[in-house]
Amino acid sequence: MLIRIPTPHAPRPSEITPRTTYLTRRAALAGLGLAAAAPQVLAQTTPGGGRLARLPGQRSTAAGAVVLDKPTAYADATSYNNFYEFGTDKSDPAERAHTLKPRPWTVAVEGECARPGRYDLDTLLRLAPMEERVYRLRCVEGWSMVIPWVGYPLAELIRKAEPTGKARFVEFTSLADRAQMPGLRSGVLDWPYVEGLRMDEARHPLALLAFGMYGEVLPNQNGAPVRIVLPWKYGFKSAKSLVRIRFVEKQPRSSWEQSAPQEYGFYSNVNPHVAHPRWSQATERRIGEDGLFARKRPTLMFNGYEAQVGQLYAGMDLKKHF
Ligand SMILES: Nc1nc2c(c(=O)[nH]1)N[C@H]1C(S)=C(S)[C@@H](COP(=O)(O)O)O[C@H]1N2
Ligand SMILES: [Mo]
Repeated sequence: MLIRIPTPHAPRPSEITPRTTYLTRRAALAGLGLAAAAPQVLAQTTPGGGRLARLPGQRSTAAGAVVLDKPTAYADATSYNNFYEFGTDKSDPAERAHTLKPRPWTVAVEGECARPGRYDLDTLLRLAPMEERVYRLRCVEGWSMVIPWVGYPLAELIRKAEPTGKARFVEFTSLADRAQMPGLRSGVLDWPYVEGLRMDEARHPLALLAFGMYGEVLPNQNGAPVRIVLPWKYGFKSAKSLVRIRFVEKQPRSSWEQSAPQEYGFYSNVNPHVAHPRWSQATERRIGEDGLFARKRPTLMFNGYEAQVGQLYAGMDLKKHF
């Protein structure tokens, strides 16, 4: 089943304009003395690369949705990546992800829900208003970035799917296509890449379904055309290039848990008090600040989102549920 839900507020595919069109239009507006009429979101957005289609979003007003840290340069956020489907070196995704075809694209929504279906990308783009959210993202390896994402809460899609009372977890699956992803030939992980969340985590207002960053659609290496972003968890929980979202009764087994259960737990909340078995998690290196004299930053509980998400884990032993 192909679901089409037109809504008036979200961008039509035709509104996701190529950069050149947008620049020309802007110049035309300026020439008419109408520059002030250009949407405010454009002025707020940190510059992107200028080569991909525009995808603007209204600055989010949700609690914790916009951190004040300086956003990472677009060039850094798009050249230092983890996307093992394209190789394990940080530079592999930027060099090799051009073979990924982000259109046409569909995401299967299935499992314990009243309205399962296959959502095509254009339907997903129109499902809810696009917001811009500036999140810290911290990798379990000890580096972090600050990225202005464009998307809407995952809760919006969950609401449309109408999960049943049996749905206790959500499982996310990334694309696994050897023709598009050269890294699948290696056995570093069991493909496809799978991640999961408890239902209340998935419904948390900060859990984002992202389609863009820096006011443009996602570059392939950052998980085009649609990914999850969970700012309070280690980066690997934020699965890229999603093809399936499944509501399940039992806790999903993530690819990282599968590969090294003693190192990567299901929760994977950013926690400076729980060291990785092979290194401390107390500090982090902010990409772009890594000169010879750059100071390390202290890692914050729940990556600095404790006020917003701490309640989800009240009463849990976070050393056991790491
Ligand atoms: N499908 C898939 N999703 C993935 C990964 C991956 O290898 N494959 N790497 C994860 C890790 S380890 C991190 S730190 C983030 C990095 O996201 P970014 O490259 O957009 O900064 O993506 C996560 N999502
Ligand atoms: Mo990571």
